[in-house]
Amino acid sequence: MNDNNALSDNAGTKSFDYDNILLEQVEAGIYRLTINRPKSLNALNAQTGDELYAAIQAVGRDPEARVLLLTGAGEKAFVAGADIVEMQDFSAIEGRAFSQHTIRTFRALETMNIPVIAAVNGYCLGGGCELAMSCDWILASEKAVFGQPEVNLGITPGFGGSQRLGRLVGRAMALELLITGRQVKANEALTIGLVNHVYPAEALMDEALAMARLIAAKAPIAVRLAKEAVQRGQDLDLDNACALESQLFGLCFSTADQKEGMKAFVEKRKAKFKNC
Ligand code: CO8
Repeated sequence: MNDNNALSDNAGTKSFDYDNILLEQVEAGIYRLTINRPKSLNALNAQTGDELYAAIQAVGRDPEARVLLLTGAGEKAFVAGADIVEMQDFSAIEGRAFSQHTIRTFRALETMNIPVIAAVNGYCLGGGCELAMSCDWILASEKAVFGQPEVNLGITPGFGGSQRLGRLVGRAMALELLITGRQVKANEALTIGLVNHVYPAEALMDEALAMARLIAAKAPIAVRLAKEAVQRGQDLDLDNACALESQLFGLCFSTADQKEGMKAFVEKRKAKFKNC
């Protein structure tokens, strides 16, 4: 694994050299990260977690990055959870360390300064659902299945699921899913607010790329600050959260893109944003 070793093909797609994930720059500003262990339904083992962290850092270092898409290899799974084979003989200390390490990685993903969108193409269970919930929002294929089945294995969620699920779907539904281990299909996930959109399986990646292009065309600093306002504001009281919004809103007026965006509106033309 070498995250500094970017490879380019003739079409200009840039890819990076990892064992268990694929990281590609598919278009200007648009990165796609694929968890790539299809024989294990993309289960997250420690090495995959380390590579995921390295990839997040690699994308984060690119000032031209605008959006990150996250998906799973193959047609069956996004991620079917943490790797049960690797975890089965953990001691308590090893279990805690794996949890803490992965929580740090998922938090790094969640707090990236660009939008991160999960394109969930199949089973999205346990640690997979926790990974998807660490993204800014989730797009699902009709084949997607979500759940936190840890109670079937004698454990609780360990990658933030007991905290993020309730924030997304509300306390009572989160408790039901965590305590019964019941799995929900894509349309129910849409109804309960876990996913934003459901698409036919064959259309999922095209729809995700279309959404990424839409985002990449917006004013990049405004996009970053809007994400920051939601991320940092969600756990503040309303007065402090609105004060944060005012600060970030004011900051926008220091950018050339704000001047360009408003001038373009007045002149009835498309804005040309420069990320400054
Ligand atoms: N870990 C390791 N291997 C897996 C996993 C997994 N989570 N999921 C599937 N696989 C493997 C299977 O063992 C199988 O391997 P092999 O071909 O060598 O036998 C291969 O993937 C294909 O799987 P199946 O044959 O089972 O495929 P099916 O279509 O019959 O079933 C299911 C698909 C329903 C998704 C089924 O594989 C399944 O139930 N998987 C486990 C789902 C699960 O329980 N996930 C939660 C795991 S625990 C977790 O994520 C907690 C996170 C926090 C951890 C805290 C750290 C301390």
